[in-house]
Amino acid sequence: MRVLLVHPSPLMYNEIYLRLEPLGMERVAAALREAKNEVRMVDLQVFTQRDLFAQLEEFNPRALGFSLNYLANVPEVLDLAKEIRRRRPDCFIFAGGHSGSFIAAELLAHGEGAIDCVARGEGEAIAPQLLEAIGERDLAKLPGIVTAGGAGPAPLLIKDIDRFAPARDLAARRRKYFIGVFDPCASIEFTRGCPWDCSFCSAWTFYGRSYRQASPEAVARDLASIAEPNVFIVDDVAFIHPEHGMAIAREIERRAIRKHYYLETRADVLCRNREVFEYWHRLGLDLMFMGLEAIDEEGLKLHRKRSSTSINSKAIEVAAEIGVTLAINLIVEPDWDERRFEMVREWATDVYGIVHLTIATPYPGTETWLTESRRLTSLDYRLFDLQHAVLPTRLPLRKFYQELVKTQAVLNRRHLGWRGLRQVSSEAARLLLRGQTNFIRMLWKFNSVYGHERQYRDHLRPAKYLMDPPRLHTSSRPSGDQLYIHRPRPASAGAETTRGSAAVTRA
Ligand code: B12
Ligand code: SF4
Repeated sequence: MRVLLVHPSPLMYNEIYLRLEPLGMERVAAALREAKNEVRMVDLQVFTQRDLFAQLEEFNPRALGFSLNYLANVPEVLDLAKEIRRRRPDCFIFAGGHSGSFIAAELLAHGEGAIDCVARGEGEAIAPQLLEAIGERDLAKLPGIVTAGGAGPAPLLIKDIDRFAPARDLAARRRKYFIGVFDPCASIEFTRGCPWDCSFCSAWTFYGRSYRQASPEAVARDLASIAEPNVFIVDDVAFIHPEHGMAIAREIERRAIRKHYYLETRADVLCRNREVFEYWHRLGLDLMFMGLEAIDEEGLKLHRKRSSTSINSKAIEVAAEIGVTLAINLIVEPDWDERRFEMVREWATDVYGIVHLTIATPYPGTETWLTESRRLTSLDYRLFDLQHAVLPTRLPLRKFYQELVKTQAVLNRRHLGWRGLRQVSSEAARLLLRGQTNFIRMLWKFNSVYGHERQYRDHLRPAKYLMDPPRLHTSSRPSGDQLYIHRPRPASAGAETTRGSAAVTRA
């Protein structure tokens, strides 16, 4: 069957800092190909809607699947689905992905018949089964499938995450994927899932708190097939198990693969497994992102980060000692006033690394969605990108954005704009010589993309689609049943999980 997979456009955040290959969609594409489907992909991060409609004409797919990882992309996907339904009434249209999984029924309702079904959870197993079943009366008997007629059983985790190597060849214009000076940059997955349970995050609720590891051989094989010199490791928390990180490193060394790496991890994991990060630094680990989220104990407790300010400070020291460039995320609370923003600016001025700010946002799949959404000031999907305030702010909203943008600009001044360009001039020149212009363009974009007026005005746009707030609010901790997409399996039922799914030591 001819299948077209579509990834929506970049969000505001991506316009400035990065734009990465749609790895999840590439994995689903690989599974569909293995089941003898003819697959093409259009990534609207690097192609236009006109390109998509041209593919629709030329390829004439029997089925079209949207990858919907981000809530802010929902209106775009709904409008596209309706337009595609108008142009190709016989094409079977489905959606999957992280955010799509949490709001399946809502998507179908907004789609008004344009979306035939939503596939919740991991797509590798279900997508081929779904396509095979097109035309059958009751698709909702399949695990994870939701149609207007009802929902099937809970989705199943794939047994082995090595199984479907990403169909990278289907991602055209690969040179457009970059993150900062990692230009161009590919993505790779070493592990899937997260065993922690932070209250603001949906990474753990999606996978039912499971955690699976790819085999070092499969990772090295995948890496060896990547042409790009830079690689973004998409794991939620890299190197939780030191022996896994070491085994991959040894396999990479054995094959003499040389790349630059970017990864994301936790402060406690970095402190505990320092030797793995040191080893990886020697292999090319240059950039590391760490979600500290708060600079005080109260904030860490609020987010259930299960870390402490002393561990966070230690981790910053460790990163500096190892010599890896560090990016730190902090969550901005809506009740911050000028004094609080000033405190963060002061804290960040002396800290080792680049500080990045996201705004506390309850969204479907997180605990805060069930505990905080009563207070939402907007139900416009487009504002749920962690760069907009959707809870009441203590400062008037315009002033809040002024403070936010001022703070981010102060924190970025070492890295962006003319001053930044001088500092990175040799890197920029090297990239220009190679014809890679993503990073250079990014240096100029900060002021045009990230502005308090723009953020404020985004709230005034009429919203065509509104989110469904949860019917069940709770002031206490919600149960797993209210949150999970994939249901956790007892350890004895290991058939559906793979290596490393056993309990992971927590801080
Ligand atoms: C890597 C990553 C990124 C990369 C983007 C990679 C990309 N091009 O998609 C970067 C760093 C750019 C990024 C940025 C952001 N991210 Co992000 N990101 C992740 C992360 C850690 C892993 C995603 C991944 O690649 N996983 C590996 C692949 C294999 O899995 P997958 O993509 O989920 O795909 C599987 C399924 O979803 C499904 N599937 C996917 N597509 C399709 C399509 C069909 C048809 C089907 C059937 C199935 C299907 O099958 C796939 C295989 O099993 C997730 C957390 C997580 N664990 O999911 C957060 C996550 C998705 N990000 C999140 C957020 C908040 C952001 C930001 C908004 C943060 C910010 N403002 O600072 C930005 C904005 C991104 C944007 N689009 O502009 C949230 C989602 C929030 C939401 N509900 O909208 C997540 C869940 C993290 C969290 N802490 O809660 N992110
Ligand atoms: S450790 Fe990171 S990925 Fe895991 S639940 Fe917390 S924020 Fe989410």
